[in-house]
Amino acid sequence: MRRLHPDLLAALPPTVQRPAYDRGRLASGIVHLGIGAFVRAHLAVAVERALEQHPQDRRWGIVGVSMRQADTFDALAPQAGLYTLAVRDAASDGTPRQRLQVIGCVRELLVAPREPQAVIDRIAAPEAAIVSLTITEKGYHASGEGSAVDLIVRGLALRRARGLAGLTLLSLDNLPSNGRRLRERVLARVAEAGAAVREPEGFADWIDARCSFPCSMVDRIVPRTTLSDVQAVSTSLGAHDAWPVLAEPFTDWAVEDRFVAGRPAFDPMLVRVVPEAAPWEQVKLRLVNGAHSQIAYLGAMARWPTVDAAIAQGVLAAHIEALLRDEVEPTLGALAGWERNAYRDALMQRWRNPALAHRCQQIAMDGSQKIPQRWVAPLRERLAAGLPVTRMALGVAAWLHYLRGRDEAGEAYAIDDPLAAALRSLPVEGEPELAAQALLAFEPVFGPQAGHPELTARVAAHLRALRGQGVAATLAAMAR
Ligand code: CS2
Repeated sequence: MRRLHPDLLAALPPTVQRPAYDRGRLASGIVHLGIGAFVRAHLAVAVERALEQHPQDRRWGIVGVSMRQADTFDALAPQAGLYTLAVRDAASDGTPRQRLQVIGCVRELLVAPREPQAVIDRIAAPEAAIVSLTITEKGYHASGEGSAVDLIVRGLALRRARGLAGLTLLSLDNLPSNGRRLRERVLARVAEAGAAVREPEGFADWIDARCSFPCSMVDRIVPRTTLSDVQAVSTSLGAHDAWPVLAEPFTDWAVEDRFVAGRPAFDPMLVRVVPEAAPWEQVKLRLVNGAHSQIAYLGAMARWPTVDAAIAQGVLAAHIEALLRDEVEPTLGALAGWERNAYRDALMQRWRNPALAHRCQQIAMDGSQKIPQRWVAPLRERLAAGLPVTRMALGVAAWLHYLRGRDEAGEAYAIDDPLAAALRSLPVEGEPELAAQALLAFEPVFGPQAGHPELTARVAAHLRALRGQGVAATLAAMAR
């Protein structure tokens, strides 16, 4: 089978959507740090649509930068940046179906550790207008040489030295106030690396005056591509695509319109430009991601391997729906355009998608980085208001149970988390009260306040049930 390549585009099956604009004439207006599956199924798709709708505006090609490995480069460079998006769901009778689209807007690939100067040069190029990021939650802790934040600072310093305009720095990670967080990291790096920058004088002010850091909420479920997905997509395409990406049909992006150097003319069907993204981030992080993490830990322990397999368990679906409705939604204020019942129903439907095979273990990774914004703030708010947290506490107990490193059938798995060593040194298999206390006192996740006694008792009771009866029976008992 021939490799996916621009020369082959015309020969693809007619059902495959493909770039309808002149790829060869795109400039590199966007430099994206962290060119993983997520951004290829989200930002790139929105940019692709804009290029199709406004083919005369050729500014918005993407330079895709891998922050660690060369795997994306190795897959996509021989394809001249082309790759396939497979949008998957099922027909009403349950038959899985997919729609294929070859995306063309990624026009160059770089591997940061291999050629950091090339990344800096792309950021400092006159045509660059947006530097976007998907570096995951843990990426915002790293600021050393070669980190995303460091490359940005060096790129901006070069822009300034060349007398170029500032640009938009756009975080697409699942963090509250992601733009503000990025700005803080960038300015902290400037302070730290001051001496390394040629003209440190006034640099921070230059950044603040010339650059912008819009916040945004991004939402699309993108499971990791497996080898069998590669084969299935390649077969349907009639060409070998070394790394297609998969996604659900749903896609949402609420972004603040603070692009100092222009932006693609996004289709309002795909992108909502909002004055303030924070309320949307909160809705999304607490509902979509918060419940997702619960499904992941409960599912991984019960050996329900994927989200759809887990949510097909009536007891879990009932718990998750009640968690959203009774405990999480009341922590969220009214928001124009957000209708809670419809949002919840749609969410339950998204999780039932049988064609995604989104693995619980994938979502379970990096818990220490995800849980603070997903669970801790709403937990604290409810506790402070004296409201029950029974269902939220089950999530904490499930994570604690998960940290023992083996599921209900005794099968072992690794804890994939930057704080794994510290977490594993907690007495996770000790007396439930002690285990709960120790976890809730784990500052990097739960903050400096010691665990609330009510929460500790709840978590301990759930943990005892999870250990004694297992996930399914614990959920069944909660339904009574
Ligand atoms: C998931 C998210 O892996 C995870 O932690 O909760 O990646 C989730 O699928 C997306 O945020 C959905 O928009």
